[in-house]
Order: sequence, then C-alpha cells, then structure tokens
Amino acid sequence: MKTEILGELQELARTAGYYVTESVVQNLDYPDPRHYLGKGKVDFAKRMIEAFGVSLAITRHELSPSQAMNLERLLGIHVIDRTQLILEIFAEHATTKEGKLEVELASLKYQLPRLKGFGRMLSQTGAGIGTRGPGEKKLEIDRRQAQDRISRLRKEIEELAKRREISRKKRQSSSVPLVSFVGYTNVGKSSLVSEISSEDLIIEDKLFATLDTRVRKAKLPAGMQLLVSDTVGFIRELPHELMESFKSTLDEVKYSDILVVVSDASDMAIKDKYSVVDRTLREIGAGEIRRIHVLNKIDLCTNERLAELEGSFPDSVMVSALRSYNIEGILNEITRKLFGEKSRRTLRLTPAEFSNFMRFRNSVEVLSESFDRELIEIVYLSSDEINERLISSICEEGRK
Ligand SMILES: Nc1nc2c(ncn2[C@@H]2O[C@H](COP(=O)(O)OP(=O)(O)OP(=O)(O)O)[C@@H](O)[C@H]2O)c(=O)[nH]1
Ligand SMILES: [Mg+2]
Repeated sequence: MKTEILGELQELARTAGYYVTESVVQNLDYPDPRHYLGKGKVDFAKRMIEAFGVSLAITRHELSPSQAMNLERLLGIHVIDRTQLILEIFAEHATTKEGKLEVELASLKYQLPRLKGFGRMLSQTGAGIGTRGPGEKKLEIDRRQAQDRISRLRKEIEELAKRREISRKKRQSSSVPLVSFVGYTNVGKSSLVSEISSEDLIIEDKLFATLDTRVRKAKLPAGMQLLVSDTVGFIRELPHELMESFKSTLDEVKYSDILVVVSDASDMAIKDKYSVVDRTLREIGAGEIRRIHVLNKIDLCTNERLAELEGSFPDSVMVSALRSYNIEGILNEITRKLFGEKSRRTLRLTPAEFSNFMRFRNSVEVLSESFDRELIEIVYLSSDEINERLISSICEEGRK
C-alpha cells in the first residue's frame, strides 16, 4: 500500500511536469510534528538533494504551515505537499469558467490558514521596527483580500450552479436518459465516452486530464437517444478543499439514470481503487444509482489476469477503448438496464398529456392507440425506469 501511494504521488508529480529523481521513505507511525521528517531522514534527504541537484521536495501528507517552513529551512529547497501538487494540476487542467473558479476557490481555502504562518514569519523579521511590523500589515491585507475574493468566488460559482440547475431540469423533463462515466483517474473514462459519443475529448496519460463534467449526445444500437457525461476522476484522499469544490461539478452524477463505473483492468490496485470510487459515490449522494462495471484496458492483460478478474468482478463488461473492443458490450448493458424487462401498460390521456407522452416515443413501444370521448387510450410496453420518468413528466406538465 505504502509503495503504491508513493507511486501515485510520483505519477501526480509527473502529471504536473516534474521529473522525479528520488523517493525518501520514513517508517514512523506519524510524521514528525515539527519537521515532518525525523532527523536521520532529513540528513539522508539532504544528501540526496545535493547528489542529484534536486530543486523541489513533495511530501505525501499535508503539511502544517510550521512543518513546511521548518522542512524548507532544513532541506534548503522549496517544499510543497500533495495537496498543493494536486491543486497545481487542477489549476492547469481546468478549462471551463466554473472549473477555473472552483480551483481558485479551493486554492484560496488552502492558503488562508497558511497566511497566518506566513505573517508570523514576516512579522518576526520586522519585529524590531515597532509594535506593528510591516509584515503584519501585509498579512492583514493579504488575508482580507483573500477573504473578499473567496466570498466573491462563492457568489459567482453559485450563479453558475443555478444556471446549470436550470439546464439540468430541462434535461430531466425530456425523455432522454443520462448515463455518467465515473471512476478512478486515468482509467480511460474519456476514451470510452468519446468512443460512444464520437466526440473528441481530452485523453492523456496523465492524472486529472478531465476536470469539467460535460454532457454529450449518443445513440444506442436500437436507435434510442442517450446523454453521456464524462466526469473528473476520483483519487484517494482528495484534499477536502477540492472535494468540496468538485462536489458541485459532480452534481450531474447524482441525477444520472445509470452509472458506468470504469476500472483499469491492468492495475494491480484495482480493488482498492474501486473502494475509493464506491466511497466517493456514496459521499456525493450517488451511492444508490444502478451501476454497470466496466473493466477497461484489457489489451494490457494476460489471459490469467482476465480469468482472475472474472472471478473478482463477475458481472463486469470487459473492454478496450484503445482497440475499440466490445464497446457494444457497454451499450447493450445500458440498453438492458434502461429498457429491458418491459411490461405492458395502459394510460388514458388528454390531448395535452398525449403530446407529452409522445416525447417518449423512442423509449417505449406503442401497441395501440384509441379514442374514447375526449381521451386517448394508449397501450404500450416500457421498463419501470422509463415509465417512472414518463409519468412524472406528465404529472409535472399537468401542474404547470
Ligand atoms: N492500453 C490501453 N490504454 C488505454 C485504454 N483506454 C485508455 N487508455 C489510455 O489511458 C490513458 C488515460 O485515458 P483517459 O481516457 O484520459 O482516462 P480518464 O479516465 O478520462 O482520465 P482522467 O480524466 O485523467 O481521470 C490514456 O493514455 C489513454 O490512451 C485501453 O483500452 N488500453
Ligand atoms: Mg478524462
């Protein structure tokens, strides 16, 4: 587990554009409260830094302001923690206005308590000048500015979220089902969504290539329309500042009809990562939504590995986005979940309700229509899922 987390940290560093030379592992139950590393490891790290000409150290745990300061002083190079590294990646990858605002907010929330440490350091240097050192003044301005900016960002994000809520409601009242692709970062979600929706997405061998949830149109083999959304990848121990911010972008997920949970079949840590995804889904209120589990990247697996996976994840669809292998397997499973097990139903509708019903004609199978005085009697086949949407849409229209 330890080496795996370290491996992931290296991947994150690589994604942020750093070249990783060395890792220093310390076997302590807790990081040293003052310097993060114990004395022996500090000396060891210093030797590494000199030998390899290292210019940046990244720590696996979040550092307190004083730990960061002390460690920087001891090592003589710039030190950042995993949270800062992830924030850096998010800042670089955010493309939409909302994404950019969310990252800025998360980063200010991270910095705010740390401005105190910074201020203390500055006021110490200015301690001889007067009761209020120049550092302290700077600190107050910094902190006030940061707080102002945070409240302005929150307002702007709220506005954007309202707009998104309106378009989501519009979409919900239409008959087209929404399927969200979710999963650990770098498993191939965007690759699969672009296979299905034939729209090009950002696909990179980097963590968090996708930060913004966007909805695209797709079609099932039987001709039914579908909306698919590609989402930000999950990661263990996502800094809470970011989790808070990205909960709103993940709102889409909560309103999906089906979740396609994607795993990387070639990843030995697949089970741990699946638990992280499962936990995150529950945290964002999407734990109850029906799932299809997809094992992607099977082109990288041996037959033994595939047999083993079949045992551990018996109901999964095995695919390779890279080789366009078995994409139809996902589509068939979506069709079965959405439209399978159809039952015969009868409704008597007013003309207005009937025109609303007709918006669902791609998702149901109409058997007969007959007129009975003012009403239209319609007999049709549909799944429970679609029927529920249909009825609530008709009722909602009726209330307007
Ligand atoms: N070998 C192999 N590589 C794949 C497959 N699918 C995706 N990849 C590669 O995996 C990497 C990540 O793919 P993405 O589609 O960006 O993954 P993602 O889950 O959207 O990643 P994030 O948005 O960063 O969370 C890219 O280098 C892809 O080319 C596959 O089936 N086989
Ligand atoms: Mg992606």
